Amino acid sequence: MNTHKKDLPVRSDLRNIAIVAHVDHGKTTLVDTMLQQAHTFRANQEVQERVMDSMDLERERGITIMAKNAALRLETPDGEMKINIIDTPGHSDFGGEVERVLSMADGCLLLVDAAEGCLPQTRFVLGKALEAKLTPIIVVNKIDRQDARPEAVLDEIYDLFIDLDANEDQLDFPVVYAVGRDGIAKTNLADESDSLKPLFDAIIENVPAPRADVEAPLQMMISNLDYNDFVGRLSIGRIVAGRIKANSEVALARLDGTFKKFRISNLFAFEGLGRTNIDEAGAGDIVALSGIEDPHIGETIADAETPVALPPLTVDEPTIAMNFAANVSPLAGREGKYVTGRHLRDRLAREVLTNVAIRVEDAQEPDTFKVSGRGELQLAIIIEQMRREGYEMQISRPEVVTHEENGKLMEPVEQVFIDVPQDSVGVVTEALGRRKGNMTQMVNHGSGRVRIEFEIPSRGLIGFRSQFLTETRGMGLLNTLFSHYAEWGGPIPQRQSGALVADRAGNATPFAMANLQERGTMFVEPTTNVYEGMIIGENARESDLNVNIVKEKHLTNMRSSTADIAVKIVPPQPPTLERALEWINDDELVEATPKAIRLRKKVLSSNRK
Ligand SMILES: Nc1nc2c(ncn2[C@@H]2O[C@H](COP(=O)(O)OP(=O)(O)OP(=O)(O)O)[C@@H](O)[C@H]2O)c(=O)[nH]1
Ligand SMILES: [Mg+2]
Repeated sequence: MNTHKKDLPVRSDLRNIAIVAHVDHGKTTLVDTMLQQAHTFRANQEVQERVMDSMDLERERGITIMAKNAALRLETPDGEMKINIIDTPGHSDFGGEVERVLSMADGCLLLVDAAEGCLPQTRFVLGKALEAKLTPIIVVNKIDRQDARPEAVLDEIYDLFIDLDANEDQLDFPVVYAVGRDGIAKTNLADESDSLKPLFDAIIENVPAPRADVEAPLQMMISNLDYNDFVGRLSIGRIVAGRIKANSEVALARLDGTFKKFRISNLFAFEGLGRTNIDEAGAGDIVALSGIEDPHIGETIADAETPVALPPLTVDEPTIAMNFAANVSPLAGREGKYVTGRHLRDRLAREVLTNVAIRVEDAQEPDTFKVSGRGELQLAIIIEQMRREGYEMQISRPEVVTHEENGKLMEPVEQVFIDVPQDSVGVVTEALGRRKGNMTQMVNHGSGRVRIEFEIPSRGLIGFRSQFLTETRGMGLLNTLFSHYAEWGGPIPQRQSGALVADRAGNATPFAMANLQERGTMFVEPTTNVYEGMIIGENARESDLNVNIVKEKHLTNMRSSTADIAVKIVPPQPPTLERALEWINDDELVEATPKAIRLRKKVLSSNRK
């Protein structure tokens, strides 16, 4: 199809771009100011920051999780032009989101933070964009930062293009310097500017207008899904060929090769942050439509009479898996609405529809499902969403996804990029060495900070993040990128500490806690309801220890009330979901409910062995 592209008619009034970058380099903020300057918001409309990050979890965490569409209109000398924009997540766990939405675009804005420079996910997304033959525009962003070094960062970008085998054309990329947050862009660092006009101009000039055959039979790949209370499930994608009309009949090419006819009910175009009803759209347009029952990402919406499926979408394979099981702890069912294996199965089946980067299989145990994804954060976000919807579940320790090749067991290996203060180099190198990390590069900028690269089995990284933060006193930066599969690297040492385990049910008392706290770190607050086998803290020693955390003080002396014991309790440190997941061992579980994150032994009885 690409070979004939040059002869096709051009949609000169349209541009489709994706915004890609490493996490936090300013994509969503730039989309905000682009939309503002294109007058997409109504006057006086109160505008939140990062409006595109519309999910609760996105706003709370300040990161983008799902790719989303928006559109703006610009006045040009040749008339009005529409620009469809796809904002993508930068965190590597959500790389699957980026891969699949790139097919909707012809060009991309590659944002690079003017101080941080090229980071692992810059490399990943640029690689995917070049593979997808998108025309890149480089945006060196956040040039207002005190530590900005835009020229040096531009050099890094050239090196990265060369490293990724970019061709001559691709190397000839336009560069824009920006303060996305303030809505300022310029072509030369020395220019004066108070708007994003230079960026808009660069998009119009450089990103190719879609070339597509509007007269051919309809073909549209479903690249994203959404839901609307009024019209139900929405299929989102770019029309590759032909036209699509509201109320018309189409054929859906399922992934298994079968076809099924549907009638499209509503057809929408993107406009600003929302969608508007339209009657018809043609090849090159990005649209959302309702009427397809049970749509899946990667399926083709095709001509009803002569349906032809588009080549299937491929995304990188998952590298990490956890078992999700129905919660059967003694406290099960008290806090959640959905507790059974059946509930979990249905919910996970729905997740797979919108989340192409995850897989769900039945595990060997009953009511247990093996969920595989790109990283711990991706899976933790799913658990967090499910908790908020009222689900309870218990989750096993994350493990890497392995496979066999020529009779050998293969495991995923990651590249780790760290940036640490000079005095942490020793501890960090030693810690990664113990986890089978190999140093591949070390650069000392002479600034007091050192950049080091390692190759390490993904397994070795489980639980490393929090240790890293502690050992660099929060001053270290850590980034990872899936590299390749390699032969199983042998055992990697596990957690050095044991668990403090409640030996009976009851409520934690301040008196008992005051006596136990010298043994390690407490995970629960006084009065917390505990059960036998529940982990209530981390033992400073290597072995597990059964403890009585519900013991009451026999009040022999009235003056010694529980109140003055409570004062002596060190504040407990209940682990967050992510910390809990990476902390547990194979014989332990995380119990997640809408109200609580608990840790427990798999076998609850105190005389486990
Ligand atoms: N100094 C400075 N900070 C900026 C600029 N643009 C964005 N930021 C800040 O950078 C942080 C990240 O911004 P986001 O827009 O959420 O970044 P993102 O690339 O969308 O992040 P992900 O979607 O999670 O990958 C926020 O704290 C912004 O306020 C800028 O031009 N200058
Ligand atoms: Mg974002």
